[in-house]
Amino acid sequence: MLDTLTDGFKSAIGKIRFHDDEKALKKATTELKKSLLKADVHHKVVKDLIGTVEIETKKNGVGKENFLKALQDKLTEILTIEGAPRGFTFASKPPTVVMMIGLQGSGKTTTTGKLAHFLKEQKKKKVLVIAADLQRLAAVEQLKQVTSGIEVDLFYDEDATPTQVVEDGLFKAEKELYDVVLIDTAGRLAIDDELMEELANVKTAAKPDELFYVADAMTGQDAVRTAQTFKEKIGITGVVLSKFDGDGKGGVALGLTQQVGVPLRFIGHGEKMPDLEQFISDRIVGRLMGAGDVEGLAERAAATIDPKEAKRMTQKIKKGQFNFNDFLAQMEQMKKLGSMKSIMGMIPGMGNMAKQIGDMDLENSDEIKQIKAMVSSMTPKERENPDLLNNMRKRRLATGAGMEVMHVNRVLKQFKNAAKMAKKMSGKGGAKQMQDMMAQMQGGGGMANIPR
Ligand SMILES: Nc1nc2c(ncn2[C@@H]2O[C@H](COP(=O)(O)OP(=O)(O)O)[C@@H](O)[C@H]2O)c(=O)[nH]1
Ligand SMILES: [Mg+2]
Repeated sequence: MLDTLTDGFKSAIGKIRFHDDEKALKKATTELKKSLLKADVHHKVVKDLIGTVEIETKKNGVGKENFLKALQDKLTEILTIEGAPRGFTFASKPPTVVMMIGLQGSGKTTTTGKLAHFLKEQKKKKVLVIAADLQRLAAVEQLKQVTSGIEVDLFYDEDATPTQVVEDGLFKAEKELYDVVLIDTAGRLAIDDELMEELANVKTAAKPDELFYVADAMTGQDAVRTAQTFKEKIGITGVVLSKFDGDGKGGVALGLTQQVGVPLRFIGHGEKMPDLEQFISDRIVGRLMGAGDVEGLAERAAATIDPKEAKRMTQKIKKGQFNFNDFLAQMEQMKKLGSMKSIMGMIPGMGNMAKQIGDMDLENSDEIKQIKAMVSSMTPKERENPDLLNNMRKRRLATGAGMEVMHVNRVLKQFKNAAKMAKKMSGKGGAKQMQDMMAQMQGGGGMANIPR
């Protein structure tokens, strides 16, 4: 994901010393160059980035502040297309029509579902998906499954041509006042004229506001090249990089916007419906510079966490009733949010910690495993009310979980303290305390302060 890139930036930033000279700058840019190339960023993009950062830093005086400023400006420039929309934008007159195109297997159908889910859940829009991939027999069936799982309407007609389906679907969308229409189209294994013609016809029928090219991130620079071809032949307004979870390096995301001349709009990072993130340049720059991305984290949380459940939890915490059942439920929610490292990287000032945490698997850490083993040896009543646990019951738990009684006591005490702390934090002034703590961490971390 973006972690490899973020790490590279962090270590380069760390190489600029406070007593600055050109040697320190050279060291930092060499470091940055190495890690960008290692992350598979295209060499031309790397050359341009390093060149500009060097020139700008020297022009304003070699030093950490000027280096960071130059780096931030250049990153913003290469991730932004002048006049292009920030995030998903809606047509002035609904429905907003989006056509999804790309090679076979690139992730069009999955991404169509993810986008529908995003628009429905986060933007509260009424979404209609049109199945215009009538090439593959199972295509409509796949789309039926995807859309029914997220409770989004699907329009299909297996006996019609792709253009007919689109025309009929759009008619329905206008009549029934849908906000957004997503059109899933057919792909081929390679670019061929027949497909291009079909897509051009569908485009004429759909008059889309947006044409998203879905590219498989795991194909590296090929993703960029095919996007260029689709841009020339059909015209595209944005790129979605799918399977970013499988691309350990992630450098393609950095160069793509400039290389294709069209902004990267979304990143898909998993097979499930919530696994889609908006690619918004200033947020990404913030994350790369170690300043976090609170907005993005909130969005990710909103996409995965059930608001009713979250409210119930908050109430329990406030009343000091947080018990072991709640703990297990919270662990499940956390798991959905993504790896601890990626979460930490999005919290301001926590960037450094993300590195220390590394790939720690919260779910499978020894502590969590032990707590889970312990909880599974508890009766339902004990889970609800840990105060019931007297010495005899503790001995039973210890045997059940294969632990010493001493250890059971320690875990129980830790759990009690954590619940107490959470209660305090959730009370009056709690938010303020949290902010102060964050501010201290940020100040201590010596991170770049990026204005929004
Ligand atoms: N890991 C992962 N798999 C994905 C992602 N997007 C799509 N896939 C998988 O890629 C395969 C092809 O996706 P599909 O949407 O059918 O591609 P299409 O032929 O372009 O419509 C499916 O097995 C998907 O589950 C992603 O972001 N991450
Ligand atoms: Mg498909």
